[in-house]
Amino acid sequence: MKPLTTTLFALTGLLIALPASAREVKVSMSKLRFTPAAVQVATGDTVIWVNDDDRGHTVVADDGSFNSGEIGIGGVFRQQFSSPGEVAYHCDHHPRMRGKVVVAGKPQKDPPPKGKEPKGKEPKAKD
Ligand SMILES: [Cu+2]
Repeated sequence: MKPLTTTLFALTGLLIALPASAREVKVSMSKLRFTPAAVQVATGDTVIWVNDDDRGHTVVADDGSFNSGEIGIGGVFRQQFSSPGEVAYHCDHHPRMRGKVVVAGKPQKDPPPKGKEPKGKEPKAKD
C-alpha cells in the first residue's frame, strides 16, 4: 500500500514553502510630516499611508503617477509599486510635507569577491 498521506504532506509543504508575498510598508502622516519621509521597498510592495494627524492630507506623486485624493483623519491610502525607480511625493494642502518611495529591483546576488575566483584545474600538456 502506497503511503499516500505522506505524499500529500510533502505537496502541502511545497505550497507553504513558496516565496513570501509582497510586503506592506506603512508611512504615517502626523504633525504635518510623512514618517518615515523616505521608504525603500521592493517591486510589488505596497505602501500604506495612514493619516494619524488631526487634519486631512493628500499623497500626490510629483510625477503624477498616483494621487490619493483627500485622506481624512484616520484615513488610509494604499499604493502598489510594480516597477523600480524613485518617486517623490507631497501633500497638496501642505507643500512642505514631502516624502519619497524608492523601489528597488529584484535582489541581486553579490558578485564573488575579487581574487577568490575558483581556480580551474587545467591539465598540463605533456611534451
Ligand atoms: Cu497635508
